[in-house]
Amino acid sequence: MILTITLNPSVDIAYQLDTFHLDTVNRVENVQKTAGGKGLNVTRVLKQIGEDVVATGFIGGEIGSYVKKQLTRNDIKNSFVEIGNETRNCIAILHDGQQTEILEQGPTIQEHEALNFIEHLEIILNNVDVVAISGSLPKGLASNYYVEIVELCKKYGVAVVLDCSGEALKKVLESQQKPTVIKPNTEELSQLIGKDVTDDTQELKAVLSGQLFQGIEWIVVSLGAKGTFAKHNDKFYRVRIPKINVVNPVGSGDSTVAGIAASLAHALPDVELLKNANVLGMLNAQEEQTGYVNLEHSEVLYSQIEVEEV
Ligand code: TA6
Repeated sequence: MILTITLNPSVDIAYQLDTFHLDTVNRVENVQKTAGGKGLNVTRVLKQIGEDVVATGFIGGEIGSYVKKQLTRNDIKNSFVEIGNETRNCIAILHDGQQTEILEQGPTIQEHEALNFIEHLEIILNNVDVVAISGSLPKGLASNYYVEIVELCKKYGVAVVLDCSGEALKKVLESQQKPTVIKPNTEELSQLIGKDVTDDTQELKAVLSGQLFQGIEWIVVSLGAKGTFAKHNDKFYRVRIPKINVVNPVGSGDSTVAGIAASLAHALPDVELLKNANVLGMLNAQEEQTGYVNLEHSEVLYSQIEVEEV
């Protein structure tokens, strides 16, 4: 069973606009409202590919109730910790093939709510094979809160896929207990090591072999349309993907996390893990809804993905 953790969920509102003009009225017809936040996008895709998945995290207020209602409507098992403040909205304005995201910071978590979640997690971690932790930490949580969660998962022998950025990721990388997988993009890698990182193979091999990443089994670096670069223990891979028509890229990183988590849960070989991760990211980008894949096209795309050990 796979458990997804979304500490800062949201109702994601996507506006598809032919044109977008500042400082004036933009009326929109094509609106998508989805129970979002990275971890819930991961959850929805895992459910779509037939995985046994449960969603947890913090939820509060009317917006939180909408999130739970939408998950239940999609037959997605969830077990959140209720908080006093309101869950957030995140806006994606999609226009001219571009995506402008406006992400609210989200609710402030009270100290007792933070403690409640750790106790809740200790209970629900039984018979979990893989935990996928995604997204930003809400206000009120210490920047090492993910360290606590990773330590708890490792205590139960659970594999951890961690998709976050900034200080929260840095604290985990500097801690004793390492996640099984991290999925930074080149921008997040650059932020971590304090210098620009390109998609050059030799440069990426050197960066991912650095001290900061020691002890992490998988590092999957998103290269956007250029595919993925990955390190699995002492092996390196470059994954090339076919060109696709991108409708809404929001949630593609989360769909990639779903592919990784599902492949880990089934102990699939490296090449299959990397192909599953990339095909789900591409399928999501071809759909208007965030965190949604149409599996009808998966076999064709899967066959066009090239994985090369470098
Ligand atoms: O990855 C896309 C997305 O899930 C958006 O739908 C929006 O919810 C955003 O990420 C939230 O990101 P954050 O890092 O604040 O958790």
